[in-house]
Amino acid sequence: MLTLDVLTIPTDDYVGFTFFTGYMAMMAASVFFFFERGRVDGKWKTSLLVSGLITFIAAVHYYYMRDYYLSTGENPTALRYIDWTLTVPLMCVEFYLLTVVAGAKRSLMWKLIFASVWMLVFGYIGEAFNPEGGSTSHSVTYGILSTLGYIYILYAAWFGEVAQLAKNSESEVVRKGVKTLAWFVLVGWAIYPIGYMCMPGGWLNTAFGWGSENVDLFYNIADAINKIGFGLVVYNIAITESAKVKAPAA
Ligand SMILES: *C/C=C(C)/C=C/C=C(C)/C=C/C1=C(C)CCCC1(C)C
Repeated sequence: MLTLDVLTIPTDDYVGFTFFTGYMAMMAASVFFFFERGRVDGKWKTSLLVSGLITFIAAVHYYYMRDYYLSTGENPTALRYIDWTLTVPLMCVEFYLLTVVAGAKRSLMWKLIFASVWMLVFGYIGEAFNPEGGSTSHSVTYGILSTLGYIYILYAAWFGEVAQLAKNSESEVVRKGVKTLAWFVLVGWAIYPIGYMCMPGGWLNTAFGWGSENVDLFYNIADAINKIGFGLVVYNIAITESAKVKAPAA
């Protein structure tokens, strides 16, 4: 007899829903960025390529995370962090590419990448090595260590090198765009620690009983906002600046 293994999403599985919509949204965004790349001026093509790579890498991971979640009911922690280890440093590259015209040095890119990897390594230890049943001290210790990396990027985007370089940029579009990306880092990225605190032993888990399935709910929502939103901001800068090249102001 032929048996078919079909993964079904229970109608009340809202986390499963976000895995599916997340997957499709990342895929659609990738197609969009790759196609639009052809419409922007040469110096913006790398930025759009990177935007598309970020959502494409995420789409592939969502494809696997979705199935992992549906068949085990558990958080796909390893896949999640593999995805982030590739995509978050690429977002740091985006910051660099936007400020390079204003004189950014290669070392700025490496500092941001180092901070992001720091943030993710400690976040991974916090989640993957959380003792059975959950430990508050474990989750808090690694949560704080991870947050140091986050604060470094936040500082760079708002007051540090990235902010200074953007301020010196001749282009109003670049100045505003970098400011918008800084808002993404402040508000959009802050959703991740909320998800982290839902794991067993995490503050929101112990204080409000928010179950560990909510880890993925927050991560999926945050990923859609940050990866696609971030890419769209870069796209907007690229397309606006390209129009200026085509039609130089009289
Ligand atoms: C596309 C994926 C992105 C932008 C992921 C960003 C992830 C973070 C900003 C994670 C931050 C964390 C903390 C600040 C503390 C707790 C552990 C983390 C890793 C969830």
